[in-house]
Amino acid sequence: MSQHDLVIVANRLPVDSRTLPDGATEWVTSPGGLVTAMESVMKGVDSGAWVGWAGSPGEAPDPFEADGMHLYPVRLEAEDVEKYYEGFSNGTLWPLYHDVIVDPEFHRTWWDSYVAVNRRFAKAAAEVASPGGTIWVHDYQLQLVPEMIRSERPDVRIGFFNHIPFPPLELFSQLPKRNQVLRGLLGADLVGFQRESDALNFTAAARKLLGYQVDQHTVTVPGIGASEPRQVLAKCFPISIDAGAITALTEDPELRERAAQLRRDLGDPKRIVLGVDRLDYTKGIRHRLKAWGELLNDDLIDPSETVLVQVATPSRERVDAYRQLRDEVELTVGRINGDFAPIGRPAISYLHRSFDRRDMTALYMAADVALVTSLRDGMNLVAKEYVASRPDLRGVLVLSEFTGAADELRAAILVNPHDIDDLKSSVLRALTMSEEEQEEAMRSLRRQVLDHDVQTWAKLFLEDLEEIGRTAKPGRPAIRLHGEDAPARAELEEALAAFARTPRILVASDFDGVIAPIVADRDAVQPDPRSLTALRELTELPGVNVALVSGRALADLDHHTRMPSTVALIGSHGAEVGALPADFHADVLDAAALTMDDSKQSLLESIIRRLRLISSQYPGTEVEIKPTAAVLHTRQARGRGAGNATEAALEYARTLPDVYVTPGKKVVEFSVVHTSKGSAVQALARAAAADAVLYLGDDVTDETVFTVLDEGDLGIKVGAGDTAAQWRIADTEAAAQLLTALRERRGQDR
Ligand code: GDG
Repeated sequence: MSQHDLVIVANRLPVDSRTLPDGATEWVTSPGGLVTAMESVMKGVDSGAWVGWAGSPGEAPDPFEADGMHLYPVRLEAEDVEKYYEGFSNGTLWPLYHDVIVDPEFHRTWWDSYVAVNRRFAKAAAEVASPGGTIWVHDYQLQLVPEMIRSERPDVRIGFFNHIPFPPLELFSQLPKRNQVLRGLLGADLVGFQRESDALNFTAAARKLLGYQVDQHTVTVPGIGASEPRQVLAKCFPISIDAGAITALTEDPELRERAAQLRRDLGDPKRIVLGVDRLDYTKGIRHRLKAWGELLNDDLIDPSETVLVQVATPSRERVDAYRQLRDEVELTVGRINGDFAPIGRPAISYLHRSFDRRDMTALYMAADVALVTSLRDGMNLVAKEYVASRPDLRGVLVLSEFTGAADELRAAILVNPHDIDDLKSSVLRALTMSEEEQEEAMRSLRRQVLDHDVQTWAKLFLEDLEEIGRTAKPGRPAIRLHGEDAPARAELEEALAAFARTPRILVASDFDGVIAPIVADRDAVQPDPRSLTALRELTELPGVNVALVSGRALADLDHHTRMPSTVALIGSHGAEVGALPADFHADVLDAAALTMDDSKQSLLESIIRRLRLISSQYPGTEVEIKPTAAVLHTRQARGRGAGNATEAALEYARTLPDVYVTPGKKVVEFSVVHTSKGSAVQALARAAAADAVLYLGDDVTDETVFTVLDEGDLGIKVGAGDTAAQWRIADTEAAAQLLTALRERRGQDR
């Protein structure tokens, strides 16, 4: 798979499929503002990619190229569409983030699907970003993606932009799983919003709900345990439109003619008032129709002179609230037309369908007034598009105060759409505004829109993101193997043969998942006798030292392996070192870091108390106590208990600056001494005076070893998952074969 310097992640890919007469599929880029903006920034990078859903449920098409962009489709099953997209995204988040205009619904299965789909997007993005590259995640459907990417790819820069409002704390607090959502977003380096108030709502939530420190626009995310804190910048970047493209369209004589024709088609009214919206309850279409109906009823508008054209683009039609809205809007339009339309032409020309960009611009060019009455809107691009379509400096924009655009387009007639009287008088004012007044207002609006187009928006966002990347510390070394990739078997055989010929070697291995298959009951673990035999026999060969390095307590490891004293045993991720065999230089091991003192002991006791309290709330979890650490095990927890208990433990971990916290597979370990398997293996290699090290591991804690190995060493990951190891084998069976083969080779070579 290729690697890309800039990866855009959005719910939808910027393409629609078209079936050709021969049944083949053709992809056509959908010309939205975001696509245009991204096209312009992608021109500046060597290689750009876009990760998103292709729009139909089921199997995703293979990656393909369109208009110079590399597109990576993400699979969504019909059930994902129902739960992640229509459910949590549009039934929970959308209404909650838009001031609860309709009641948000919440279902735990929707959340589960949201997490699973976000993980799929994160994985797809992490796989295609080049080392040190940039990933830009878009919108509320993917709020968990930044943190998920960060945990896999700490080397990349991550930006997030929220296209919709971020709600005030009182509303956001209603969201079940609100902390997970916040932490997901805080995985980014830069979180962008439409308005300053959205950015402030977000930082207030981080402060109040997570207790994080906030300084103006910067949130400090404490490291887990003793890992470094990170700074996240939360700022507003008001989105815009491709003003240049719209200007070019307005200069097209054919389009001018189309605008004139539209007026004729409507019966040559004196005034055309235009509304263009997705058919969404946030857009205030009902309020607009109510005001229009009253104006007609009060005889303040003459339907033979003034017509309202309402484009209502179909949207989310499988979500109940949207079906209901459509019924209501169509009933109201029908009533108004029935009551007031002159014979042969409508009072309201209602268009429930999509138009192409040219028709849309012709409509803007023909409209004397544009009505934007959203009850809440992140930005509202229609307002900006209308302004960009009026180089003639004619036309009046009536704009809701509750749009992001209202922060910038101050020369519009600003209106509170909830106040129907205000709405009515604003419409009348717009209809009677003099040409001079129109020109003055439009000139000011146009300056704003033309100077701040979508290309500038994208450039500013990426510049800020890059700036953060420059000042941030470099992350962990890049992952070498992704998912299930593995170099060819023959290459591993060759490397193993070279290793076997090295004069002094250290053969070290993790226990669970490598020597013994993982089992639910940790005490019932059954090591593979072939692996134990190979390790034991290796110690009998000259120039070979062997060590088992485990997260288990030393005594526990000893009990389950019963190795001879020639094998070094390291427990508790390096914090417990067993008696070293005679041929190790024990004096070079740094024992100071392992010493417990009174303050560490009392810290450990308080951790144990807290973890026991957490464990008591989640049946099936348990707390293990080690000499220098306490561990929460969640493998046997029921239902969502494992996730929730881990969540609670990690939340607690953030309050402990001097504790080394290691989340693993269904475990979280809190250690009061600073050790890791990596530093333990390095110390052992020194003590054994080894020329090369072979290490086998399967868990995240083994990554601390893989990242410190040198060129001549062999880091071997057992099983799937991203890893810094250079090699991969499938399972404990393959590990037994590999150790046996090594023993045989070393035996033959000597
Ligand atoms: C979200 C936020 C934020 C509509 N019908 C047709 C059509 N459109 C185009 C418009 C405009 C876009 O769709 C709608 O953008 P809005 O900004 O008005 O609203 P949302 O769809 O809700 O977008 C919003 C935006 O994201 C960007 O960040 O501004 O606040 O809610 O461009 O022209 N385009 C065509 N045919 C149609 O029938 N071609």
